[in-house]
Amino acid sequence: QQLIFASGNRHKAEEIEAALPAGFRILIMKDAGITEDIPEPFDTLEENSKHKADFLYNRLQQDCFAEDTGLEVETLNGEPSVKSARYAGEGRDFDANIEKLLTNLEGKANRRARFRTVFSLIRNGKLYQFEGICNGTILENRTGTGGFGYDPVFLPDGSNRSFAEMTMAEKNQYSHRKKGLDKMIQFLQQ
Ligand code: ITT
Ligand code: NA
Repeated sequence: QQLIFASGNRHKAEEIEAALPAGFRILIMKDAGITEDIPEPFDTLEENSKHKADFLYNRLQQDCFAEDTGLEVETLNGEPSVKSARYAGEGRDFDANIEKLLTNLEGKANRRARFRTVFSLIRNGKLYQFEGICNGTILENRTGTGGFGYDPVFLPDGSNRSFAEMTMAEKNQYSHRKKGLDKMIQFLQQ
């Protein structure tokens, strides 16, 4: 089966492609001719995720999916969440985003956090959502050069390496994205 992915983030697409079982393929929206940025105007991952999938479905009328991901930090009341990409401003500057996060956590004993991903699948015109969560802690310093976004400061529970110190296959053994994806694939295989 082929699904079109409503995302402009190539790292997400690579992680998903690396985790797909035989018989499934994804086509990134730009390869289906949609090149603009889809806005994310809402306050929840669920709504933004649905909005991205709806946007693409309205254009193409084909089965498609989107995902919205946020880092939710316990002692920051769940922030940055939907603001993860623009935590330090519209520039989507990941160095600045991480810097702001580390500054806001200075001196705090509780560094618990989780990544949460919400997939929105539109199949035969109907919406289905699937959630994936990865619990962990925010490191004091950046560690590793792989991955993307907040990976250099995120230590998933059960590992002694940050996401940025892992190969994609290793990250997929822990990640929020893989957990949500597995639920969506299971649904599609029914
Ligand atoms: P879309 O086109 O799919 O919306 P995006 O990069 O804008 O791509 P989001 O709106 O979901 O993605 O923003 C989430 C941000 O959170 C993203 O830009 C990264 O900075 C960060 N993020 C998401 N998944 C992550 C992961 O697995 N590891 C580290 N950081 C992640
Ligand atoms: Na986005």
